[in-house]
Amino acid sequence: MFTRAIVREVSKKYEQGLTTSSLGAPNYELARQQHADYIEALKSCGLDVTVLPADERYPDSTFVEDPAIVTSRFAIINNLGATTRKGEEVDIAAALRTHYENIEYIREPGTVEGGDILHIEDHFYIGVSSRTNENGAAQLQALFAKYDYESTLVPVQQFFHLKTGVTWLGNNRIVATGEFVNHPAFANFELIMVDKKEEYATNCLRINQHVLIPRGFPKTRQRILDAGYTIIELDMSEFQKQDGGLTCLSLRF
Ligand code: CIR
Repeated sequence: MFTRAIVREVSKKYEQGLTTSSLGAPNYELARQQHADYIEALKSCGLDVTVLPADERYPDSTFVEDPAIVTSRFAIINNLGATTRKGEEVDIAAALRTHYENIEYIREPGTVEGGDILHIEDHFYIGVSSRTNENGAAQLQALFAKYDYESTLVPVQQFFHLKTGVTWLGNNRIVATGEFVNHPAFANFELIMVDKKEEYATNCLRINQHVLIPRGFPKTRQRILDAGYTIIELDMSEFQKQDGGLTCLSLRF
């Protein structure tokens, strides 16, 4: 059960952020509106939402999931893999200090981004990707072990972050696409498969009794409804253009 979330408003320089997509430049005003709707959705799931002001030094800083990993007992401040994003973690650490006694840090040469960390019950799946390197993953494994959590390394080849290709719905279910469909690391979970054409909808977000999904992906929507979940659909076009999904926009704890 989550009770809190931290989000960060969209920077005016948002369109200067990193992206691999060819969907065109994002519209700042529309991104702000979509972000406001996202905050309302978190509140409607019962969360107390802390909204940090935009950080104009960092175009990608609205994607607050990447600079930290939060659990019920401790938080980890990451060393981001993207050079242009290094430093975003400073304000996030300050915000988390009011909530956590136990705060750990990923140090150079290790890099970790929260989009690569999939938390399922007492287990963490750590994507080793272009953003989370092997040294960072090893530091994380040691930290998780210190707090009695298990962890598994999962190489990420096809996707940007691990959670671009696989997310957790609760009730022993995952949502997966591409290289994570029938992946041995997730063999014990029931699978909701996402078709290649709807790949972006894989990054959905279970919060308490609801599942947030991006609008415009009817097959995936129906599969999640058929599995018995209550959904909230959100317009995410301006975040998709910058490779961001629903999980990326908040830290939940
Ligand atoms: C980046 O490339 O870092 C941002 N444009 C998108 C980050 C998305 N974050 C996430 O998937 N957790």
